[in-house]
Amino acid sequence: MRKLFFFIVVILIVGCQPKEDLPIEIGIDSNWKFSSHNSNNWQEATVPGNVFTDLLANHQIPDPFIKTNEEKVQWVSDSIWVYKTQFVLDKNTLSKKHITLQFDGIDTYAEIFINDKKQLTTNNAFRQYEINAKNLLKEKNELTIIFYPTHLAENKKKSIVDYELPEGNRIFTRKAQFQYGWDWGPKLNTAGIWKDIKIIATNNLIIKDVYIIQENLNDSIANLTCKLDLKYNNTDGYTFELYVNDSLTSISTDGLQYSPTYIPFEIKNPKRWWPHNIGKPYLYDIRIDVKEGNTLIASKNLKKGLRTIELITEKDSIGESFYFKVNGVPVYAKGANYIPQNSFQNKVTPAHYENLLNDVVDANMNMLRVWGGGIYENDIFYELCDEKGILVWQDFMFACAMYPGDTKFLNTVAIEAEQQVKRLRNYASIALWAGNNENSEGWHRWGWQDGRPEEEKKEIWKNYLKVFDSILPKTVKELSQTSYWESSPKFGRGNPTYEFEGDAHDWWVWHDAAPFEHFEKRVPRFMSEFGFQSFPSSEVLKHINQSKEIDLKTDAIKSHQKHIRGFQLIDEYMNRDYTIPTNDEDYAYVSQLLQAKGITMGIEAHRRAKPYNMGTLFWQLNDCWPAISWSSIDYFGNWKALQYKAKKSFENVLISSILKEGTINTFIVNDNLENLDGDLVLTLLDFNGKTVWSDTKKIQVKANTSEQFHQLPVDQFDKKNVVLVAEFNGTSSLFYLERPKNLQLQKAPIQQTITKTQNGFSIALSSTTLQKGVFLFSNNKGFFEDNFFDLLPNEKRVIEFKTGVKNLNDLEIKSLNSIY
Ligand code: BMA
Repeated sequence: MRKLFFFIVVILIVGCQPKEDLPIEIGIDSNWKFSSHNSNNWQEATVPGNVFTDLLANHQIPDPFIKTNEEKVQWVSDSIWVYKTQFVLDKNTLSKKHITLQFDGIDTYAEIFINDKKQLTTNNAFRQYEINAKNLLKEKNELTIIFYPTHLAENKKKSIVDYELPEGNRIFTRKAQFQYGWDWGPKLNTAGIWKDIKIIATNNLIIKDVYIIQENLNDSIANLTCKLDLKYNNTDGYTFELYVNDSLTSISTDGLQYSPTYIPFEIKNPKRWWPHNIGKPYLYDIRIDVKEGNTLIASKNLKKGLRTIELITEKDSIGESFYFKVNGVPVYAKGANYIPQNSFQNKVTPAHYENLLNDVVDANMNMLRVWGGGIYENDIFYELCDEKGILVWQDFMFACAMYPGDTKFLNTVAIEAEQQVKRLRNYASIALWAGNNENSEGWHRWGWQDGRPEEEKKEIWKNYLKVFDSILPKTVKELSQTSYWESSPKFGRGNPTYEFEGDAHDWWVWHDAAPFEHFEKRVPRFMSEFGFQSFPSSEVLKHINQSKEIDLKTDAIKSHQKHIRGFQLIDEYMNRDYTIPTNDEDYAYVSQLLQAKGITMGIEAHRRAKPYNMGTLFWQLNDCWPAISWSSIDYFGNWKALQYKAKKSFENVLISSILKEGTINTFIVNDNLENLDGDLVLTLLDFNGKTVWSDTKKIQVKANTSEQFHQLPVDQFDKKNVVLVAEFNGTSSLFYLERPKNLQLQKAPIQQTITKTQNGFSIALSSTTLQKGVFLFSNNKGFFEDNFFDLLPNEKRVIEFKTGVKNLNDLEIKSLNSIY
């Protein structure tokens, strides 16, 4: 009796289960071997990956990221490499009506053989390829891929054009351009299977693409259409079910379904997606189930944030605006330029994405620009930006060059653009597609036209327009709801209009050695690039040298500085503002203070100028290898002084002062969407803590504005010995009246008390005199919640150090006081 009951229950449960006949997906990621062509020396390979990391794992090359090893591995890019694997398919898979072999990323010029027969030739690392493999695959299979050095194809392509295009042969190859060497990155031109390879087998249809079109969005309703691109849809009847947050919202049972299929649906009282600094980045869960009778034959899940984002470029009395409206609200963009996190993409783990994007949010940034010389990032990058409320300015992958315009090139670009726009169009974070990085500026202002006959110039520009004024904008317009911008920047800095129209890359500071004060004098409408280099953490410096000592004069360090005048410029600027330290460790530390000072001067000048200026993205957030570069976070994820200082300068409420003709003008910038009432308290302190002057003023700071609230003539004060402390509603800022090297900083100890906490240590600090640029350091891995800060006289500051270690006995503290 008991047994019978059991059987009935089982039958009921099994009987109620919906049937499934979903496509089978098999990753071809194991068993891979590689060898150089002809050598037959087969070694284990990792897929996805690339030949450098495989050679490294097999101890065939030295680590190109340390010492001067980069030059020793250049031969790798000049060789032919063969990858192969064997795999077995079961009967069930082989019996499916449709079998596709899908290559998500092949880097770059390759021939693909299935069971010894060539099936595909590839030439674009940024696109996906597919092979109909139904009649090609058996029970036992071999997949072989031969990779050819890029220079072979490039030289061939070059011979077709009878003139040289700027800048080098990389322009002929659709792959990450920075791998040919950049002014912050090594020349490590990879080859390999850099993304997944999959077999997809099905008897039924496949959902190739889901696109959620936002027809209309207001506070009471979101009218949406789900557009499905289907493959292999036959003449049977299907049911399409659409779920929002797991509840069935729309159903369509039209019988015969064609591709594309449209499913209209609506969401009442929709919650909006907002950048994290002004709201919640709310995401809906959307699921589409396709059924044939009672059987589930295909299903897709995605997250969707509902928002509008527009780029507003309108003529005004000064020039032309450039800003983003999110859900109808002008949003000030704060952030940085993002480059690939590693020369070898397979080394970038989900944890790297998570940590870096957390650092972005922690530093109060709300926008990243994915720069055009790198890669279209992996989905996880955009998923996390959606989740964390970070806007993404997405460049197409073209940078600092003029590109060819032959039909083959244009065709591959068109496919790449279509695939990438489709892949990224559901992400709420995508705020803009931009055509290229500095191609237009280069053509107009970097001498690229010099000495060329008129016809040639015409042809090069015509080819530019084919890509950036035709293929790309058309693709973005037809396939997405995102704005398009032809080239970043709109005008080069040599054209005075750069200040009044469009976005700007202002490299007067650094490349033209203009003083940091330049940022205060020439403020553009939207600063999409400006930057200054610094040395990385001692962890990175020691790693480059593979030594326990910090030595900045080694060949290794020199080879990790890719800007020709890099060291000289750091020195020149340091000499203007700081006393140049004599030992290397202190020099690296001061270089970080210098970078932070210059860039935050820029950030604050831009923010004070709101709404004339509506965005500030510094160059650059991260590094792709251990480097001396413009980054604010080094290769090992350590925050440089800039990342800490930018965090402060990017706070929604910023008190910012500027000294002009003997008067300090104090502004408050409010990025919040509410007015703020409170007391502005200003105190002038001397370096021993004595109040020299003070004032309190009741003020209201309007929502989403910047306004000057106070003026203080300062000629009667001892400028070398005072700091202005400004406070408003829990926010504070410090302002000095002299360059750091002129300040009368006093030598005095910093008292410290260290207490063990659950997550690490609390470090309480104080000093009887003002301590400038207090830097805490430990060789133990961990994170100081604040660093490189100024300690006011007699102030007690408690800094949390998050770390897994039990003892903190190597804590070192430095300040400018101690090294001057
Ligand atoms: C900008 C970028 C990069 C470059 C950086 C620093 O122009 O677009 O090409 O690395 O400057 O020079």
